[in-house]
Amino acid sequence: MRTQVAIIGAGPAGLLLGQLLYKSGVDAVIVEQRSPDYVLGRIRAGVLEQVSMDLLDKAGVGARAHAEGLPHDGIELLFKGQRHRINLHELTGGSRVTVYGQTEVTRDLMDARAAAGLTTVYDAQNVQVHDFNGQHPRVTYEKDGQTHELACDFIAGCDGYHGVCRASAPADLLKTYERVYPFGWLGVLADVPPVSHELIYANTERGFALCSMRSATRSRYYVQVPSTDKIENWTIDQFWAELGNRLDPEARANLVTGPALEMSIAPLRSFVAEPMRFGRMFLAGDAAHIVPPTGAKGLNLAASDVGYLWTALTEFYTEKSAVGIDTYSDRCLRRVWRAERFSWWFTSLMHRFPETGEFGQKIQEAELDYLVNSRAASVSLAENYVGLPMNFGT
Ligand code: RFL
Ligand code: PHB
Repeated sequence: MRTQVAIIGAGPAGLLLGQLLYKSGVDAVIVEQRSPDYVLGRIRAGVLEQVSMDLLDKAGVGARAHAEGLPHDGIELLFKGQRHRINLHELTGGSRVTVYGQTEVTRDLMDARAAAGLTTVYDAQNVQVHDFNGQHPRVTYEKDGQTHELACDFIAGCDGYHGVCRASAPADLLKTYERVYPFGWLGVLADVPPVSHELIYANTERGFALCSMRSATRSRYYVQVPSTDKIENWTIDQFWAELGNRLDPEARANLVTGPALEMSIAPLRSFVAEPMRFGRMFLAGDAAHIVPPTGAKGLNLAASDVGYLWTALTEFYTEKSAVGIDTYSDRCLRRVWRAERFSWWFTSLMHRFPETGEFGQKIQEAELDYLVNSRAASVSLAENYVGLPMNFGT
C-alpha cells in the first residue's frame, strides 16, 4: 500500500489531521493499534477552545459540536468555602469555550472518515516506523497474522504518550522535560444533572475538586487523590461523599448522585519532547507533550499541532514550499510551552501539595484572592483558559 501521509494513531489528533488533509486533497492512511470501540470508550477531555472549534469547522465536522456543545462564558473558582466567577467572555473581549466531550469529537471525526470512504487500519499490531530520515519512509504492521507495509512521503506520529513514533526517534536528537505530580484525579462520569451550569474548580483543605459536565443530564466530576491511591480503594458512594465535602453548601445541596458510567484514576504529569520533527516524521498531540488536565489544554494542544501540520503539508503539496515543514517544530513548541506553563501554574494553584503544608495552602488562598479581585490577574487567567490565538506573539 502507498499513501502521501501515514498517520499513526486514530485518537483526536490523527483523525483530525486525516480529515483536514482530505479536505485539502492530500491522501492519508491511518494505522491504529486498537479497535474503534476501544478508542471511543476512552472518557477524556471536555473543554474545547475556539481555535479547536474553528479547526473542526475547517475539517467539515463542526456541526454537531455547534448544535449540541454547551457554550460557556465563565468558570467558577471555589476557595475558602466561597465561589467566585471568572467572566471569560467579558475579560477576553468576547471569547468563550465549548463544553463538548472528546468522545463526541472522536465519533464525529470517525463518522466523517467512514462517510468519505477513507482508509483506517484498526487493530494493527507491532506498528513500526522506518527510514523517516531519508526520502522514502515506511510503516510496517501486522494484522490477521500477516505483515503489511505502507510506503509514504511523511509519517505523522499521532500515537499518544505511549506510542511508537517518539520512541523511534534517535535518542541523541531527542530531549525530554518532565514533572510528575504527587497526585492524580479520580474521575466519575454519571447520568445526573450538573451541580451548576458552569464548571467549578475548587481549592480546599481536603484537596482539589472539579465539577464539569457533558450535557444537561450528564456530569463529569473529579477529586484529587494521592498518586499512590488505587481505584479499588473507592466505591461510588465514597466518591460522592468526598466530592460533597469539597464543595460549598449550595453546590453540595445541588449535588445529585447516581451510579458511575465510568470511574478511573488518571496520573498528572507535565512532559515535553523536543524537537517535534525528525526528518520526514512529525510528532503531534500527546505523542510530543502532556499537560496536567487542570487547564483543559491537552486536546486543544493536539488540535493546534495538527493545525500547524496540516498547513505545512498542504503548502508542501500545493505550493512546493517546505517553509511550514521546516518551522513546524518551533511554531508548535512555542505554543506548547505557553500551555505547559499555564497548566503547571493552574495545577500548582489549585491542588494540595503534601510537602508545602498549611503555609502552602495560605499562599494559594492569597493568590486566589488576588486573582479574583485584580482585573489584570483575572484577564491573564481568562485569556489563557479560552486559548491564545494560533499566531499569538508572531
Ligand atoms: P490519544 O488520544 O492518546 O490518541 C493516540 C492514539 O494512538 C494509538 N496508538 C497507536 N496506534 C498505532 N500504533 C501504536 N504503536 C500506537 N500507540 C498508540 C492509541 O491507541 C490512540 O488511539 O492522543 P491524541 O490524539 O494526541 O489526543 C490527545 C488527547 O487525548 C489528550 O490530550 C486529552 O484527552 C487530555 N485531556 C484534556 N484535554 C483537553 O484539552 N481538555 C480537557 O478537558 C482534558 N481533560 C484529559 C482530560 C485527559 C485525561 N486523561 C485520562 C489522560 C481529562 C483526563 C482525565
Ligand atoms: C472534563 O470535563 O473532563 C474536564 C473539564 C475541565 C478540565 C479538565 C477536564 O480542566
